[in-house]
Amino acid sequence: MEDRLQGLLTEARSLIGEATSLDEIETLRVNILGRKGTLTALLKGLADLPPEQKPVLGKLANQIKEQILAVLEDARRVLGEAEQQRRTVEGAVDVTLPGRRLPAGGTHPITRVTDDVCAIFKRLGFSVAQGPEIELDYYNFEALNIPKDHPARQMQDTFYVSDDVVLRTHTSPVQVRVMEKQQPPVKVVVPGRVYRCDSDLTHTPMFDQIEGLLVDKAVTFADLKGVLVAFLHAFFGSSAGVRFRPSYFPFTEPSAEVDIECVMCKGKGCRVCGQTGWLEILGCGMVDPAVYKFVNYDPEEFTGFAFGMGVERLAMLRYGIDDLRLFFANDLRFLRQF
Ligand code: 2NM
Repeated sequence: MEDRLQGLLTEARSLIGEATSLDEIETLRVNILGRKGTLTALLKGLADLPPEQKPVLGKLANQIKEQILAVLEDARRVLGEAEQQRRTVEGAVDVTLPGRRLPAGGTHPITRVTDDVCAIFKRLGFSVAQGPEIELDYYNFEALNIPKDHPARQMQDTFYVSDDVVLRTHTSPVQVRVMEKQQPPVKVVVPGRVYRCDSDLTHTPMFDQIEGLLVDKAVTFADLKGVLVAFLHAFFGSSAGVRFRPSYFPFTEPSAEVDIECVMCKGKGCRVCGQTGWLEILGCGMVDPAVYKFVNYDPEEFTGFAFGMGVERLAMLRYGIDDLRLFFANDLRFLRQF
């Protein structure tokens, strides 16, 4: 019995010494010390021994069990550390590798043109103002001298939110708000989104506008022409021809529309300019004294001019884009070109 116990210890030591994983250690523990294990079987045999041998061999069996447990524990610790080490190495992050590059965004062509136009007017001494896209009827129409029966008021042009609230149809209401807050001199440009109930190949229900306003003492139509020609030459190049045609707006008198020589054909006549050689690019005029009454400006003391233009049209001419819908499709093949 003693030899068998010693033999078991020797065998256990060698088996545990050869184990290469925690799983194998556990299997060995079960095979030796488990309910059907080799040592457990020997311990059961103690019951059949003569009584005088039982205490000696029982003690020895317990010592051997303790020794096997200690060897198992040692092996478990050593293999555990090794496995931990292996996992650390396998899962290690190489902090010297280059990072993953995020896809770079870009500036939408409409935003670029808006920024460029504002930058030109800033150089001319204008500041930039913004205002709400959901606007009171009062600021969008009433204070701009657009009477209740004016065609621009009709439901087909204006998105009504309620009886007296609209989606602004131009950025002029912002100019009214600026004048309401501050006496002249005023020199602002106002970029922003505007809304008209209109949708076909050349019109979208939302588009982008830039308007401007300059009010001071002794401002004349010559000032208007000087500023707008300077702007158009800065934007389209100083060789572009510019012409003023008389026009009508309820909020300016006199009013004009401004054309530039066609950028596609240089004035010779083509499909883009409808064979005229000219492109309509903005509307403008001297602010009507009726508007000054609404904002408490003295029309005897101050005069001024205002203008407005569509950003999509500017962008189409600058980049040679022939389809307005490209600006709103968010097609990366289009947008990545800017
Ligand atoms: C245009 C054309 C002409 C304009 C007028 C005003 C204001 F507020 F001063 F009365 N703001 N914008 C104006 C004048 C806008 O856009 C084609």
